[in-house]
Amino acid sequence: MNFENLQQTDPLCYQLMIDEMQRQEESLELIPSECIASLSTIEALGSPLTNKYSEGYAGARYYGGNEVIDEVEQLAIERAKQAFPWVKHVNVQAYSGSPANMAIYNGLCEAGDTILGLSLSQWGHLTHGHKVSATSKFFNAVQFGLNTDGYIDLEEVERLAHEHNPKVIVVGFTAYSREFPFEAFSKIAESVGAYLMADISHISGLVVSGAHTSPVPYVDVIMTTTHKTLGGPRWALIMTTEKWLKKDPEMAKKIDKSIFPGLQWGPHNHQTLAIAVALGEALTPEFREQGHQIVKNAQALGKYLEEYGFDLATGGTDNHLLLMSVGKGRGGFLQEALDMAGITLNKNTVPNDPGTAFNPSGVRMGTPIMTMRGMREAEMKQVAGWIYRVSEIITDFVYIDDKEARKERLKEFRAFIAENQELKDIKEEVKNLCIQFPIYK
Ligand code: DSN
Repeated sequence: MNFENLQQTDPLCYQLMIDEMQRQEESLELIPSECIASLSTIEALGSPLTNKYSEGYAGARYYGGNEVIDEVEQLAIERAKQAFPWVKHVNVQAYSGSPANMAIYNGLCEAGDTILGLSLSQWGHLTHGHKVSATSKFFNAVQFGLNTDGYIDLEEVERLAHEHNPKVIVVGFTAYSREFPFEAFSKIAESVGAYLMADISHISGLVVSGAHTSPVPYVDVIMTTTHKTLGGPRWALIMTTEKWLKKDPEMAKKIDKSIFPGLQWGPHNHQTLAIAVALGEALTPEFREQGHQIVKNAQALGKYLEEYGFDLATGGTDNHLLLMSVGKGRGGFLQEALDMAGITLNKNTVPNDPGTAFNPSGVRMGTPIMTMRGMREAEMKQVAGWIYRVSEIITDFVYIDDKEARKERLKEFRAFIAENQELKDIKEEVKNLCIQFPIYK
């Protein structure tokens, strides 16, 4: 990649960018919501299309000079329809996943209407109605959870739907390692006359690949970010299905109006171009193969972790991610120790978590980036081995209930992992593997 202008005009920003690129190249990224955008996508993102204002939609813009931008937007829409067959209408202007979810509620609901979604602590998303999110300030948010086995509690969903009569039910998760139960949600939504919205941000690349059931036949509206398993730029798509249009032919227009002029003005045209590029890539046989491999790698990683005695939520995975219990309140310890060894994942609550939201008892990890780098089942065995070794190094550090004592212990822990030689050795081993699988060849 050539960044010679930036290097000359702003060496400080250039160096920060190089440092981050080096960090990405030399470490293992296991955060399941991240991906590698292709060089072509990055070139589109860095294009002068960022210079143009284009409020409105193709053929109906407020400013002139948008004839090329109209073509770009139409191309992104057409490619989205090819990637998600039978979707009837696509909006490619939402600034990312959170604004897109807000736009859907804003388009479908009046202020104060009820939305029903999975609670954040049980692997939902802030924008599915969490109490600190604007989605619960403007709408009456009701939250469901998981059953004791870590699966979606469909009986609770049904009970809450009948009790609260929601306008929108959200089927979407950020840490659920099993198939999203679209059909079961569809039956519940129909029984109470609610709109069913699928937030498939985590799994959309798997859906396009055929490695996960498509929500299209079951739901009314689909939101996906484009920067997770879909492998594109940071952005979002809102897609409406035939089912929805049968209910209300005006609904697609309501979503468009909710985005513009309801919540946003100018679309970011360089992002729209980058989405078109990424969706073009998603239509290739290689992308399809990659989606299936992401799942195979996650299942292999799960199997090797279980062989080391780790406890996986629901006992495994159907998709790209794994959730693993590591002892009361110890998720953060493992996250930080792995960071020292060049392996990045995130602490996460687990089913029936004995810890707290800030000190959860598990970690979440996934295989999209490792797979996009070309790693396969053999490398998953190595990764499981490193996770095991790191967890063994920190066995003396456990959660302490007393807040002050906990703070002191955390300081000791951080000093310990900063100096530990075995973590440094593992970091070197991780780096040696990573450089065999460069992100940008
Ligand atoms: N931050 C995303 C995730 O990690 O799942 C959700 O927006």
